[in-house]
Amino acid sequence: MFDLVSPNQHAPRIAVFGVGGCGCNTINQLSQSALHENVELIAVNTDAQSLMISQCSIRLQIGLEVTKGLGAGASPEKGCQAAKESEVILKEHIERADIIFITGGMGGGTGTGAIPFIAEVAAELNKPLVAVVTTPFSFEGQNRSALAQAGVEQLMQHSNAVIVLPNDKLMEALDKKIRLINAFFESNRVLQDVLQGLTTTISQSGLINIDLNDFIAVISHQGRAAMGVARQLEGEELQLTISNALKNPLQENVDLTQAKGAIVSVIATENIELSQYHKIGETLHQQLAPGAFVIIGLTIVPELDCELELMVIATGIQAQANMADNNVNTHEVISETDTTESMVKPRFVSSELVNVHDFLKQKAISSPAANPLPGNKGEHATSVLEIPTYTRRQQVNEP
Ligand SMILES: Nc1nc2c(ncn2[C@@H]2O[C@H](COP(=O)(O)OP(=O)(O)OP(=O)(O)O)[C@@H](O)[C@H]2O)c(=O)[nH]1
Ligand SMILES: [Mg+2]
Repeated sequence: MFDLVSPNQHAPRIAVFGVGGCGCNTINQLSQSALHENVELIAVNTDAQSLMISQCSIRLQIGLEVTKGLGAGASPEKGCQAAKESEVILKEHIERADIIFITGGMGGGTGTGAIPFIAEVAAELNKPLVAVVTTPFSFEGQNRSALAQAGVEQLMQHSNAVIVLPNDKLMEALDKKIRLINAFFESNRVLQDVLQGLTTTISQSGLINIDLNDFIAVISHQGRAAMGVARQLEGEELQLTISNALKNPLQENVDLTQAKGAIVSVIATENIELSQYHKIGETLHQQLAPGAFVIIGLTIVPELDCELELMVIATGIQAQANMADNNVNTHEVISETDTTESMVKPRFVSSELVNVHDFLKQKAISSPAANPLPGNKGEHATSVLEIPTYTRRQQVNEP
């Protein structure tokens, strides 16, 4: 069972572990952005040199004895031994967190071996965990690809939700001439966007908060997950915004109609209407598996420079049969009888979306000149790579 923490007592502590070279790159990048104070970034590596250049305040060198500080040499077994050697210190950091994100590259030694082990420890400690991992470029060879595949399979056994970002997708989705370092930057930004979206709605007081309980309820649908961010400009279609948020081009192909749950963070101006809010829930219900559990948090940002922003995490997805382009095989999703699911109580079900009605009605009374819904004036041009408001707003609010 998970340890539940009331959001009234304190904002949940979110630990983000970046493991191995790729993981440390990602959290280095995260450390440059304005994250909520309850987000703790933890760089974990066997490679002492890589840790030395990390800008994270918490740096854990693991497996000093087994690797001598020289990396795991593309041996996942060594990576796993290194994590086992340093289990005590890893545990300390896991225990302190309410929610754990873990990220790294599959295909090398440290990330591939240590990430599944850390996930296993987190599961033993009943901590909800979302993993975001990359799989190697095809040109890195079949051996790395096979190691990555085995690593993802192992990770799936211990994580609530696994998001796979195949590096080959970087080639498809981005300009072919983009420099490798910038392509990695975009890949790492997927986690950055979602973390900022999540911490905004979980840690700050939104109009409708997503609390830890909600979060656990959605990620308890074990399996693969999809996540993304999209913005909607005035007059653009809501449906398309939702699709754009769900179809992140840097992510592996997943069949969203299998998603058993979704957590949505909406940022809007005060003018958001009940019909818009309701449509978000309705559209997601149409796009996801029948009976999918959808929770929607809403944060009002009066100065928002677009109609609304959506951050979506869809969970409980089985990988598609044809995954050749993803470097990873299909994986059986753990059945819905999974015990963690029955232990968490959902806060919202779709029929309860009407809760918002009262608020909006009151708003309408106090502000009769509320804007009508704009018509659909043309094609949507959202890019998931745009800098979301979470970032800009937090930067503005930084002391
Ligand atoms: N998207 C992305 N992928 C990366 C990045 N760095 C490395 N990778 C990928 O991650 C895989 C694993 O590489 P590393 O993370 O360097 O390996 P490691 O976990 O440190 O393992 P060892 O060095 O063998 O101990 C590589 O095969 C690359 O495909 C990054 O910054 N972004
Ligand atoms: Mg390394």
